[in-house]
This record gives sequence, C-alpha cells and structure tokens, in this order.
Amino acid sequence: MLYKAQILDQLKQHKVALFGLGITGMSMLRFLLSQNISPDVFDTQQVPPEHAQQHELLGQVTTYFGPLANDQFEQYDYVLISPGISLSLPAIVQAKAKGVQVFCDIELFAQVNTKPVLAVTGSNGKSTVVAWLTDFLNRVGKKAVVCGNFGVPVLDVINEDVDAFVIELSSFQLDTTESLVCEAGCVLNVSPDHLDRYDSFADYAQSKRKIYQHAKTAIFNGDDELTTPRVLQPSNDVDTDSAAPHVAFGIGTEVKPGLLWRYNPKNQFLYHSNNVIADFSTFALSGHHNALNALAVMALANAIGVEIENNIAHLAEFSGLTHRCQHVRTLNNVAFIDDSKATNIASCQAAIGGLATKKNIILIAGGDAKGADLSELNEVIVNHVKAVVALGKDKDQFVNFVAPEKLHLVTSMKAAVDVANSLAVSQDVVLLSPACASIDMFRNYQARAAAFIDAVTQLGDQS
Ligand code: UMA
Ligand code: ADP
Repeated sequence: MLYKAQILDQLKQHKVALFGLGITGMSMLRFLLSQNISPDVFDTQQVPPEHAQQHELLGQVTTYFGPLANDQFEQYDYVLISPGISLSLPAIVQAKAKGVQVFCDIELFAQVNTKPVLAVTGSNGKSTVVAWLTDFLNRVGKKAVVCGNFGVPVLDVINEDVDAFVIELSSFQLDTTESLVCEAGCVLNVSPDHLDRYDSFADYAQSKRKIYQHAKTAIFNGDDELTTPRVLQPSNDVDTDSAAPHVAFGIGTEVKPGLLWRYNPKNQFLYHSNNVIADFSTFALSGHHNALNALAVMALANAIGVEIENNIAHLAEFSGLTHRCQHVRTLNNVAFIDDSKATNIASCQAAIGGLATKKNIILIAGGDAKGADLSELNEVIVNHVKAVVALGKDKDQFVNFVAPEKLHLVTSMKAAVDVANSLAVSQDVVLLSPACASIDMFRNYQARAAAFIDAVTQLGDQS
C-alpha cells in the first residue's frame, strides 16, 4: 500500500501514546501495529468500551486504564487522541506545553493518505449529506466510501481503492487536524452546539472553518455568514480569506451574485446559476433543510467533475437516514415521528419547521443540552407546538419559557410517549426531536430512538 511515509518514519523513531480506546482508538491501534509502530495505550475508564472484544491486539501493547496523572504524557513525543477527549484535560494541556505533538486519527490519515477527499462539516446535516453524496457518487459510477464522524474511522478504510473518500468531520476532529488536503471542503451551517467543549461560540465556528485550510474548493452556505471560507492564521491569529475558489449554495427566489447553487422555496426548484436543474418536490426527501443538503451534495460532487443536470434522477432517489424525521407509526390519525438525531437546537427547529402544518405538534424533547440555552426554542414552540413533554437532565430548562399548562415533565421515554399519546387528537404529530444529546439517559441517540419506537409500538390500537 502506498502511503506518504514521513509521519510513519517519525512515529517509528519516537515515543507514541494512544489515548482513548473507543472505535477511533482501536482503528488507530490497528493501523499503527500494521506499520510496526507500538504505542502505549491509555484510557481513563478502568474498562474501556472496546476492551473486552480486543484482547488479542491489546496483548501486543502496554495499557494504562484508569485516572491519569497531569504529567502522564510528558515523556512522549506524540499523543494520538480520540475526538471525544477534551483538549482542556490537564494531562493534554501539560503535554502540549512541553511540546508533545497531540493530534487525532484524521490528522494521521491526512499525513499518509494519497487519494482524493471530499470533506463535510457543519452543525446539522453532516451525516445526511455525506451519505447522500456517497450514494450519488456510487450511482453515477464513481467509487466513494463514507467515513469519519459518520461512524467509520478513516484509518479503517484508508486502503480501499476509491475515487473519493467522503469524510464527515466533527469540530472535535478538526480541532487537531492541520494538514487535510481535500478536493472540496464544505461547512453546511453553524449554530450553537457542543458549547461545553469550547470557550465561546466563535471558537466552535472557527474550528468548523478549519476544513477550508487546504481545500482546493471551498463550498459554503451563502445564507450563513459563519460558514464563509475564512481560516485562522496561527502566525498572526487573524481570520483570512481562504485561497481556494469559493462556491456558495443557499436560498434565493431570484439570481443572487455569487450564489451558484440555489433553492427557490416558492416553486421548490433547484438552480445552477440561472438554470433550473431539478424540481425538489419530486425528491424522496422533503423539507427546506434537505433542499439545502441537496445543493451541498451537488456542489461537492461537481467539484470532482460529476455532471449534475443529467444525473438528477440518481440524486432524487436518496430516501434519508434513520432517526432523522422518520415516520414510525400512525395511530388514530396521529403520526409518531422519530427525530432522535436532533441533538441541538437548530436541528429541532428544522424538524418542527418542516413538519408543522398548524399548531399540531406534541414535542418530546430534553436530555443533555451540552451547555446550550433551550429557551432559543421558544419562538418555534409558541408558533407550532401545542404541548411539550420534557425529559432528561436539562428538562427543567423548559420550565423557564414554556407555559405551565403546555408543559409536562416526565422521567422516562415510556412515560413521555404515554403522555404525548394521551394529549394527541386526530391530525396531530408526536415528534421526538430532543434538541439535546442522549447520553444522560441512553447509550446513544440510536438507543433513545429504540426506546421511543418501543413505547410507540406498545401503544394500544384504539382505531
Ligand atoms: N476517553 C478517555 N478520557 C476522556 C474521554 C474519553 O479515556 O476524557 C475514552 C473513553 O473512555 C472511550 C474513548 O475515549 O474509551 C471514546 O473515544 P470517543 O469519545 O472519541 O469515541 P469513539 O468511539 O472513538 O467515537 C468517535 C466519535 N465520538 C465523539 O466524537 C464523541 C464518533 O462520533 C465517531 O463516529 C467515531 O469517533 C468515528 O470517527 C460520535 C459523536 O457523537 C457519533 N460525534 C459528535 C457529534 O456528531 O455531535 C461530535
Ligand atoms: P449531523 O450528522 O450533522 O448531526 P444529520 O444529518 O444526522 O446531521 O441530521 C441531524 C439532525 O439535523 C436531524 O434531526 C435532521 O433532521 C436535521 N438536519 C438535517 N439537515 C439539516 C440542515 N441542513 N439544517 C438543519 N437541520 C438539519
């Protein structure tokens, strides 16, 4: 396999620690061992999640499980970390202060990879866009593999023979990525999320824009200033226009200078420059946010030479990912919708905006708000939601802005579904769109969805 060798030579000659043993950590361990690099492995959990199944690999390295000393990594030259590990952890801060190199799997991938990359980040829509783009590229005859934050670590697929890797990137991954060259990099949108990991919203937004650092084309959302291709220059700490050609997508009822890929919500047409290229109402996915996602997919595919206008049929077929506004059941003319993947405020707003016909939504929300102020949901709740059923760690935030007669606090998903069902009348929509992370009550958003679907399935059929 052809890799760029420099970083591998460096790692071979120096002391390497691998910190975090989830799916990213295991992928880094497999890759390093395949290159005859043997890191010391750390995890702050006494029994890390991937430990039990991986005795064989872990038998080849020295492992340290449990709390870390602040000077734990000072004796190393490199610490390869997983994205879930905060850079403000004292052991990491101290290591960096001593000049230890700290980076994640994406940076390692970037330094060894020789194949084309399309990279996508944003607060919402990343997974939908990378899955859609990969599906589209494969349908038009380009071999594409989806990876990254999507759940497939990049180093697990690096040997695949591809026309393009389609990489979903989180801000956590971008925080320690400096050299990712991509054919096109795209920030879909930026809205408050993960504020428990950043000093400010501005820092989080800046982290997203790192994707443009070495992009050959910078694709951005013309309606979202925070996605504009400007990159922080470490030398002078100033944001500077990225050198790559800029390509914008966005909403517009008429031609706008600089807006190449456009959606007109009035007629639901998609445009390239001045030309109508598709009628979005014929697509399998619906909602304004998905029209914008479609534009991003087109711009990204076009950046590697895919002709769009004659391939619209291939684009229109994608029917979306599970747990994003997915219909579960209709009972007594009440639709139950699973949008468990809505883990921040903007995604919940998009779901409500896309589904509301009148004030007919019963919203099940709450969980770990990750430092966000849930009262930003007030406007959409006032306009479209007839009742809120709140659960999870930050459910009490709803007390501050939802009228008492409209709010129901519960302690389990089963209770949430039962209460929502008892409030619903014909033509209402019961929407699980939590605006919060799930980890305070569930293993992940899939487990939260499973609890919702289970409770909905158990509801008696009175029709
Ligand atoms: N750990 C420590 N000390 C700490 C924190 C974590 O030792 O202080 C250890 C944990 O004990 C565990 C390991 O680190 O053993 C977990 O690492 P991780 O949290 O980075 O999780 P992975 O399993 O490697 O999954 C990560 C991403 N997780 C996070 O960013 C939190 C996955 O994104 C991603 O799919 C995967 O890499 C492959 O790239 C998940 C996610 O929630 C889906 N992402 C966030 C989001 O989408 O909003 C950013
Ligand atoms: P991510 O990977 O960024 O979390 P997903 O595609 O998994 O994004 O979607 C997460 C949530 O955001 C879902 O609730 C989905 O309905 C909503 N969503 C998808 N695309 C957008 C968008 N462009 N703007 C706002 N919300 C969106």
